[in-house]
Amino acid sequence: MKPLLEVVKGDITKIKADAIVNAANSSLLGGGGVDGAIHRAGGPRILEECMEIRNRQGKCKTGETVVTTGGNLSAKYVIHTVGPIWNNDEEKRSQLLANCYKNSLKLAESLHVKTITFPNISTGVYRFPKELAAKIAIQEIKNFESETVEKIIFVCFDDENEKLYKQLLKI
Ligand code: AR6
Repeated sequence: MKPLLEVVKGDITKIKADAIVNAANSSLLGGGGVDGAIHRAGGPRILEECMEIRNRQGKCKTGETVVTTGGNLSAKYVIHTVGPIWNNDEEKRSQLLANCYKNSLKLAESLHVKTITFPNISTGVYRFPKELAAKIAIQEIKNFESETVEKIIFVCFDDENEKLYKQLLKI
């Protein structure tokens, strides 16, 4: 089936879903932005699990994913993915951002997730151009066929991203 798509403006930690995607960094040890918000709201358990993963398999590469529980969040899982830091190699950066969405969805599917929320990965500190990032995110999600995922929510924190997603999705 093709999952339902929604665009919501707000704080991703406040929106109910089975899995929340986190825009992490390769250290997996937390940071600012949405990563900071998820660790703050989810409590120390998430960081402990990230550290266990680090000890087991090392850093997380750009475009790849790891999963922890949601700690104190209502979500069962946090899927941590590492977005690319923007530079002039548009083709390579775009491919890496597409991998974030693709790999997060694949992992969600394997966890039998029904609803999943995505932040606008890489469009904060990592400075990926917002319109290009939105086009890539939407493209990957439209390519995705699922047995378990029923709903995908793009959670936009700023007006510009909300407007872009609504325009591109015509909703
Ligand atoms: N809910 C939803 N979206 C949010 C929230 C929130 N609570 N807070 C920020 N955003 P960023 P990146 C939006 O910088 O660019 C971290 O330090 C924000 O407006 O969080 O992928 C990591 O540890 C923007 O649109 O992530 C990494 O070091 C989007 O989330 C680095 O930042 C992503 O912004 C990753 O950079």
